[in-house]
Amino acid sequence: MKSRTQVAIVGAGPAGLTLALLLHQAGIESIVLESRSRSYVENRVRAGVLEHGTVELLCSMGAGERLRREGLKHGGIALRFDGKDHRIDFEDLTSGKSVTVYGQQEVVKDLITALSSAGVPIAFEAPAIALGDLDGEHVTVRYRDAGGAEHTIEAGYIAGCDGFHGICRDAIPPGALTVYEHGYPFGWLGILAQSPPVSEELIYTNHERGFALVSMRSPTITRLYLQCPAGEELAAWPDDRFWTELRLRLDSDCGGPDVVTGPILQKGITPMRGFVAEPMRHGRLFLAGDAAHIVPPTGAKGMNLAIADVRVLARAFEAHYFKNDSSGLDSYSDTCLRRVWNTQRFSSWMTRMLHRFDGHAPFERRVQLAELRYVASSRPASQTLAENYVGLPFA
Ligand code: RFL
Ligand code: PHB
Repeated sequence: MKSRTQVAIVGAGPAGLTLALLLHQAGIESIVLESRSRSYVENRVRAGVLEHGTVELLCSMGAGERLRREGLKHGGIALRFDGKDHRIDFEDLTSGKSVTVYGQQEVVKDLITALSSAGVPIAFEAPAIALGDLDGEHVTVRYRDAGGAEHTIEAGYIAGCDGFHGICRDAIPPGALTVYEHGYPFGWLGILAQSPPVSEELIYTNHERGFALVSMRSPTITRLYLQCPAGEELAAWPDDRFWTELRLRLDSDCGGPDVVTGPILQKGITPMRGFVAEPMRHGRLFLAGDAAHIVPPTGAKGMNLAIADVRVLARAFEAHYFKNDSSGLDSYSDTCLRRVWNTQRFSSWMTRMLHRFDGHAPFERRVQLAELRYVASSRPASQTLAENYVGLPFA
């Protein structure tokens, strides 16, 4: 069966869903294809920190009611090193801005609810399997439905929002894409546990034994991460080992409450990498979010960057369809890449400042500690961290 739409969106993550809602509100029709089931995408535990501008955007789209009610507003974070906490006060350093801790899967649920009540079609368990005629007038997306039947959508444009492992980026001829990549010799072991958060604010810890991050999802659910070697197996981390190592790295002598253990609800390992594919457009295909770039999670930026891309893309489609002005589509890649590279810079800086590098000579370790002390004690340096963390203004 063949159907037609203005924009075919591949992927129902934060990028694809936000784009679908922005397009709907602008009066542009779209269809979203998602390879996984609704309950899978609504329960996938991932990011948790929303930039100031991301919160404003979701609220302005009418998808922020629960976020305003249940999201935890954070006016700062702590950097823990030298045996104590050093607070970075965002509100003071950025004229009142903050971030909001709210699970990515909650954002996804809110967007799906908003799209469903607006009648925007989302096909779950419907993987896109091939893209066609990217340089032609009407591009096509072939997909398989939950029953195994194949269908083709003819579209004015395709938005490739299908994440790092999707098919859209690979549909671009290799010679047309340049990939920039940086791997780190470690990953993050993350858990979600039913226990009260260790602290009211996030703590980013640089410890001799490795990085640790204390975050949360609610007053009764904590989200915790430990740096682990690249390629580590989950089996190497039984629950007891996780809690013991966390306590050692948090160095409870620093003061503040001790870690309260509880049932671990989810455990996973995330590799750390920086990745950018340029340009983010090929013909009538536009890549957005993780399909085009990955940042290491230390700056809490991946989801925010995905949403920033589609904000630019939605405006460009609106100008194209209603003002016959395609300049936004033509400059989409350049506009997004400026933010992408700044975010790579910030995420890589945070990663280098906070992790243990096995190859570090004592000299480099001392420079790392000097950097942390400088960031914590100099107002301009803390301000640099704060303004990037809460998110720079949109393009
Ligand atoms: P997603 O969320 O990966 O969504 C892509 C969707 O596409 C679907 N898909 C397909 N659908 C149809 N046909 C196909 N052929 C398809 N192939 C794939 C997938 O099933 C999926 O539903 O990409 P998107 O929308 O670009 O969003 C990006 C974010 O998910 C990602 O950047 C963040 O999760 C990164 N991240 C963080 N970002 C933040 O902003 N703040 C954070 O605090 C933060 N912490 C994190 C993170 C990511 C983590 N992990 C697990 C990678 C912490 C962790 C541990
Ligand atoms: C999270 O709460 O999942 C989280 C917080 C901060 C980060 C990354 C992830 O930098």
